[in-house]
Amino acid sequence: MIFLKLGGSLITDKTGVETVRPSVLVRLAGEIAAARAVRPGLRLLVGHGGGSYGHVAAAKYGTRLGVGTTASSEAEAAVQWRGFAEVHAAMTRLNGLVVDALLAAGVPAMSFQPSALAQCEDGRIIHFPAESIQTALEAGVVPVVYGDVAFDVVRGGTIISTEEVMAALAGALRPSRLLLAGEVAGVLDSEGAVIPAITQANLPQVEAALGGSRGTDVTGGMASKVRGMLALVERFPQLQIQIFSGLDAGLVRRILLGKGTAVGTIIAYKSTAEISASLG
Ligand code: IP8
Repeated sequence: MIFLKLGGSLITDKTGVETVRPSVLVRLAGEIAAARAVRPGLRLLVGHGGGSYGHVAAAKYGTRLGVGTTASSEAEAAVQWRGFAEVHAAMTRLNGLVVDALLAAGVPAMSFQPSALAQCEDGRIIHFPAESIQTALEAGVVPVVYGDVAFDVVRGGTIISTEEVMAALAGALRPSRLLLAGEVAGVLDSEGAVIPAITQANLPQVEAALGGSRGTDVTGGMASKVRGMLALVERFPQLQIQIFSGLDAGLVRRILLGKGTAVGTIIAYKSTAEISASLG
């Protein structure tokens, strides 16, 4: 079982407003189709970020921090809920383009709306039913999820990132690999070189070098992503996470097929060196 996120920065131009990168999207859909053709038994869940769709609207309305609950008047609350609906609508526009590109490439992709499934408490997903996604996977369908708005018992409403949706699904679907294809070659150090591996052991050293995100990103850019992913491998020590560039033509296909495993940044519970050391 593989989870593959197509980063919002990869499939859209994050410095614009609702600007997709059509040629990148078409190529990536083709690579996913090509990998499935080689490995028909591949169980795959695709997710995609918000890029210049969700993040722009979410930043305008402050949706991640709360909806209705952070307003000082009923009129302001109504504007925030209108914003909540707009953020979701922007994400469904991008999601439609992603699903259409996958279908056109021959991938039986089907959208699962995270805001209709997730229940949150103070910004954290506390419930996310996976049964219908599981059934889709058993039927050979490729479920597509995305960063979305979500109802929240404390904040009223909030934003959940694709990684948070994938983390919520990891318990039920038990992926062995979570692949994050973005527009950069991996997690970069202060000199701009790719950090090949991140574990809890070297987190303090790499943390200083972790920057923000290009363009608008309400869910926090690379630093928060790395911390969230490390928390996930703590919960699921068998899971391996790989962050790499989807702009590198052919890499998504190769990595899906288990090649190119040393490319980009690997986030794991323990590094290969630590595993061999503990084995003596
Ligand atoms: O790009 C956030 O998802 P992400 C999506 O995966 C929204 O962080 C709605 C801003």
